[in-house]
Amino acid sequence: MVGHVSDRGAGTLRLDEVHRFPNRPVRIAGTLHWDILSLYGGVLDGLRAAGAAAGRAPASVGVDTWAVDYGLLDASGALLGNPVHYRDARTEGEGERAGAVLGPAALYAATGLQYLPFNTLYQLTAARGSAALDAAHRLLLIPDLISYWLTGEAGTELTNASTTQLIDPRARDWSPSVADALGIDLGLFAPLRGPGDPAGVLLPDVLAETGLTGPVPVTAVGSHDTASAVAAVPASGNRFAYVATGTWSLAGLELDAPVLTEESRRANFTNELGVDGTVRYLRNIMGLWLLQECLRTWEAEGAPRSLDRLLAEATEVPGLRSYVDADDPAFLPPGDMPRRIADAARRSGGKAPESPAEITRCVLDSLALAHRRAIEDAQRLSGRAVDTVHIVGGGAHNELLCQLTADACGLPVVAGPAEAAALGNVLVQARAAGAVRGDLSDLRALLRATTEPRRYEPTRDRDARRAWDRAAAHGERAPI
Ligand code: LRH
Repeated sequence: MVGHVSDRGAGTLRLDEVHRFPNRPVRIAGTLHWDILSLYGGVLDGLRAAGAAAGRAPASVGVDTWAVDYGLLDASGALLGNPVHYRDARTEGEGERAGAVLGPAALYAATGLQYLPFNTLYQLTAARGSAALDAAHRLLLIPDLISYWLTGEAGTELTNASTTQLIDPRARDWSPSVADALGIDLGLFAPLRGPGDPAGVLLPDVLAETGLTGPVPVTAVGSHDTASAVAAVPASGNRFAYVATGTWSLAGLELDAPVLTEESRRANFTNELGVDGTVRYLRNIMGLWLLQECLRTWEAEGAPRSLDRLLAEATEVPGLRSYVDADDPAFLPPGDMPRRIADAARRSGGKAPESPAEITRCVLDSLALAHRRAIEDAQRLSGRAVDTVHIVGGGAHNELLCQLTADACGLPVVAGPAEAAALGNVLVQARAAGAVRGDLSDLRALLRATTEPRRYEPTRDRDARRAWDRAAAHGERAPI
């Protein structure tokens, strides 16, 4: 994405997509990996396309990706194997083992992180004793690894570091007590840096590969995609909730300080660190992954479906006939999602969805319900009330999901921008480069002036509202 950003005059904020490449995980000998060299090749192709489109090198480059995963480097800086995918099963049982050492309550009080089986902490305890970890001199989270290859400089960006479960969210620094208790060497991590900090310049071989003319600075951004996406929520004031939708739905509130209560832990809320000293208080919901995996299964079965057609058909399916718990970690691994959804719907007492349109409707109803539950819980646990729900990310294009979320929550939904992560990324770079000034609320004002979100009003139909209330009460999850 090439961003054009300025706060002069009426303000400019534009993204041009110059290159897109697939991200296809690969299973080797039973372990699911990221194809990191192919992804890095895509980054180089993108930089080349960016230079060609703009006719000059960009003023700055910033990298954000998904959270928690990492690559290991040896003493010479060489990569020790392909990074393992967080959806791999290697962390099974690690949460319980860590909990037995430290106690789940102490772990939460120290790190504020929700239990997700794939937190970096559990990946590291699972990898203990492996040849790669034994040989490792450095651990770089995925965006930091890409930045390292681009610049030769190693750092650990704070927003993404906060998803490792090794950061104290009050101090916004490492938690040596957690690392020591679980035998994790914090010396593996490069020094912390924050969004807006300089992260080096493109190396001569990168310039040669991409045809760019240096120097081209690289700037640390909210390198966790969700940190960048939430920075680009076009809200004014603080009475808003957000749902960052894509493969995941990340639903919650932006706060000034973490909530570390035992009640919050039992509701499985996380305190991830955001841009400009903020805290993302949210819950991970399986998100559109549920539908993406269904589409993959139908295609593999030789009956591919068009998403647009499915969504149109799902709009005609009666709502809330069946739903599943869209927070359930059982949906985490890939594979045969239509059957798993139908089984889960049957188990929760509903009519099992059968046709692809019914399954699609079941997924979207279930996501809307999970969005409502997360937003209600976040308000209760933090004491902050909201009057609007912002949906950003790819799901902002999904009209049915946006309307169902408004109906489920009984609140207006403001949908867009879909490319929030890229916008948050370029805004932080632009501010570091002096092209825009101000705090997060100024960046959001520029977003409001330059993007056109779509508004969805909640249904006024009493029966429909009651149906959502009943479904929300029925689907209540036991605390963890
Ligand atoms: C979304 C995301 C999310 C994490 C998950 C691993 O892309 O970064 O915030 O929990 O991926």
